[in-house]
Amino acid sequence: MAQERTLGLIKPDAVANNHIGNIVKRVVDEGFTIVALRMLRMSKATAEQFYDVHADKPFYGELTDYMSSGPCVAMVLEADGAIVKWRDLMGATNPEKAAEGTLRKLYAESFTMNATHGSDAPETAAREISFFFATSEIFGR
Ligand code: 3AN
Repeated sequence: MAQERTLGLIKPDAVANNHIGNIVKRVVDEGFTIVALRMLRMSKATAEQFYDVHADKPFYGELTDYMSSGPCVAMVLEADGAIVKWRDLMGATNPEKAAEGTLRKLYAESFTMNATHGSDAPETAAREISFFFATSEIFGR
């Protein structure tokens, strides 16, 4: 499989619950290379822009309120097949359905406050990485 990059977020609930270290350790243990990392807080408008594909969903208001409620950690993760690998590590969107040992099973609070985010396709990864990071802030080999 080819080397790939994906955008990972540690969401406000996981930051507030002090899980940054646990999640970053897991990222490294699972064989990802972290090529960019920053803590940031999205405004409501930035969260709306980030999640614009969900603008017509009933949970859009709740989701963007929550994502702008506190700081996140944004990371660019590199690995063979990074997009699927990170989504597998996160587990199902609904933490009640997430497999044992996945980040959402371990750390999520609810469907909306579900600890982590990951890009779902190569085009999404490219958009989401450039949403948070300039090329000069990504330190690949
Ligand atoms: P994922 O993050 O697993 O790719 P998406 O892109 O379908 O999931 O949804 C984006 C975010 O919206 C989820 N991470 C979750 O926080 C929230 N979300 C998705 N579906 C629901 C839902 N039915 N009820 C509440 N929140 C939801």
